[in-house]
Amino acid sequence: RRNLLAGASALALPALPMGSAFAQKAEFTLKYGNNLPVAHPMNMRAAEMAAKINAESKGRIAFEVYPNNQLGNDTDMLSQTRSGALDFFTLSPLILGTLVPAAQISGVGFAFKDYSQVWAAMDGDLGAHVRKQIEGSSSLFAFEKIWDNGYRQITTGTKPVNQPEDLKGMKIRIPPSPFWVSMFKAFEAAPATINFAEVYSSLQTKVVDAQENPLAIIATAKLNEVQKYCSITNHMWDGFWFMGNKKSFERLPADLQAIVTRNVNAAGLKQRDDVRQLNDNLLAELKGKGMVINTTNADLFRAKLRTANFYADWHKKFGAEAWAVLEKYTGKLA
Ligand code: X2X
Repeated sequence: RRNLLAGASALALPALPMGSAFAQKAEFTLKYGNNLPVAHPMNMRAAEMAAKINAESKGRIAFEVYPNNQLGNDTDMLSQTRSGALDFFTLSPLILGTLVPAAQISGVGFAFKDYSQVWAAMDGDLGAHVRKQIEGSSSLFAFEKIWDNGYRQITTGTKPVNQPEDLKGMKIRIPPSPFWVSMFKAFEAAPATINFAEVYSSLQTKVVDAQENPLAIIATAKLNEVQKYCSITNHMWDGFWFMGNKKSFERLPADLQAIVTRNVNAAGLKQRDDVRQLNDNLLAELKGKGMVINTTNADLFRAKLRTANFYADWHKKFGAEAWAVLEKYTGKLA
């Protein structure tokens, strides 16, 4: 009986995810999970990157991509990456704020006027400051080039957001992050923290009436099917730190670490271009799909945050030193 069972299991085909032709021979199987649809540039670039890493390692690495919350939602994947069950994970700096509060500084509302300020800060001293905090205070580390999410816009099923007063009492979904809660409370909205994995269904069943995300996500996650209005607020820039578990990365020999690092950073730069183009070109497409789109005056929203002491409070929380690094790139805030 024992022999029969042994024979049977030896014949059984291993269950492998797609694209992992190397998994059987590979010395190192590396799992990367994320929360975005397969059609988003993050996953197109991740798939290309995984193939390159596997080829350049000559099959020693099997880099596997698990998109679309297949391994669980962001909160689940964050704990999996902390424990090493997951090797790599892309996460918004603001959600990372549940673990590393200092990481949230890149999300300050209406801080970066344009992408040249964003990349100067994130590839410069602000990003370096945050990566140091991540590495110093958790089992995680972040690769140098942050990936892009984009400037966030507000969608609703009820009415357009033309001015800050329109947010009063609005049941709006925000990602799980202290910073997001604080910002939408400052707008006097009624924010609910929900992981992205549950956003489509929460809007569909009207657990919430609104959400906020860049156009590339609204389009690839088809949120236009469950939302009518899209208000261009550009209320914050958001990215995705490409993070790894330190111990699991350190078990790779230096040459393989170099292959992974080079390819993650290179793919991130390409992903930035893709996301920016998508975000710039999606307005017409979303209009064509029936969304009603309006623009807004950022000064009014910024003034509301100022009146609510939002900038002063977070200045105090992040500390004068970190705030000065942010303002080095954005100019004086509030
Ligand atoms: O959860 C979101 O809204 C998303 C997809 O933008 C983030 O990952 C922060």
